[in-house]
Amino acid sequence: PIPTNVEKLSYTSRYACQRASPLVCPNQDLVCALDTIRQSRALEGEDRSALSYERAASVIKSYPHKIKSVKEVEKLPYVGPKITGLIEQYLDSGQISEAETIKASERFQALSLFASVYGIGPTTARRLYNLNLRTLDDLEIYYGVERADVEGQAEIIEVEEKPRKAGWIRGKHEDEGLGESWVKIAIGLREDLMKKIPRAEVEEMGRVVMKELNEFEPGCVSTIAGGYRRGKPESNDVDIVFTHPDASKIKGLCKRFVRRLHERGMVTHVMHLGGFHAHNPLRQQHWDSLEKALTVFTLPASSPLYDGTRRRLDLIFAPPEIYWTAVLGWTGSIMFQRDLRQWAKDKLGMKFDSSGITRRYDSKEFYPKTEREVFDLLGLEWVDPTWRNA
Ligand code: TTP
Ligand code: MN
Ligand code: MN
Ligand code: MN
Repeated sequence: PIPTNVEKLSYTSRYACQRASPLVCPNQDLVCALDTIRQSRALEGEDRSALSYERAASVIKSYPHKIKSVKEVEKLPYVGPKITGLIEQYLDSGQISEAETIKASERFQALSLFASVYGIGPTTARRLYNLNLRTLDDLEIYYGVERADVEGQAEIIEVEEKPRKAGWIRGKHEDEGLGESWVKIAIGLREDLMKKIPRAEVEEMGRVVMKELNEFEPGCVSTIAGGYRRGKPESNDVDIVFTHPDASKIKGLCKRFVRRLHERGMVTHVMHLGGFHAHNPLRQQHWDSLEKALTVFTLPASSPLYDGTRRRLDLIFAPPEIYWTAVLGWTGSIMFQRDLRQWAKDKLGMKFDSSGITRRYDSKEFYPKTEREVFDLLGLEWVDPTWRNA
């Protein structure tokens, strides 16, 4: 379905939050080819180049017609001479030769395989490749993965909380942040964690978690955010944002509730627990200061969908006044969120992230009461979640 206000959104905008970006676009193969080049650049540590390809692909994603001639797109933002040349090649031959070469290369295949392990980023992936490792079995031997790593944590690992420092978001070793213990777990669980999660199971996980939470702390509300909310048929993880109308009930709830899920056998591993994080395993993502737990979850045997598969589950707890800001942030996509931040900064002198909206000059905070109010506040047209796949 086309959003009703689609004509007010513009595919010529430099900001992804003003464009309508469907899950699958009329030029999907071209977008995929550009994304292969982006991924290769990112794996090689060429971040600026990767971002250029990512921005170009995102603009093409929101172009609503099947491209017949480069004339149609060469004036679009982030489509420069280099990208125009690649699009021309694609229109002539049905592919981009560099993307084909990349996909066929042993190096790209190994690096992308390694980086698909949670906690392994490009720097580590390249280091492992240089050690002549090529397969996940190679990694299992190299890291010395043992049964115990896979079985689950006996205790929830407490994460020390430190004050949030400016400039930590894009630290040098962000992809190394989680350390080897998490990489071991992720390698041990790779067969489960690499399986995509169908929508029905996302919903079942949401139901089960909500039932537990409301026995634990009645009155909580939640929204399943992430790719699921953007309409993805299958997700890599489940992201749930929670709040409670009584702000005093939210403080510390994340840790207590995760401990409870752990006791009940549903949360088997916790990779991060706390209100902030100094390192970023998911490169280029923005970490907010909300209370959250990044976990491994398994449905209880009583669930009709139970089959023992371990799933990644992110639980985010927001005080009521910033709930909708948190839902908007955690719905993504990453590009959509990045440009919300950029827009707020450039046009309004405001700071936007999942943990709040603040006016820079007087530090005034804003508490929109619905997601639509967040768009209004930022002076943006409403974009339906399913059109935020920028
Ligand atoms: P992801 O779960 O990484 O990605 P996704 O749900 O879009 O896709 P999938 O899980 O299927 O691979 O991130 C969800 C959103 O959460 C993402 O747009 C960025 C946002 N986010 C924050 O706002 N703050 C944070 O600290 C983190 C880690 C993510
Ligand atoms: Mn990774
Ligand atoms: Mn997700
Ligand atoms: Mn997530």
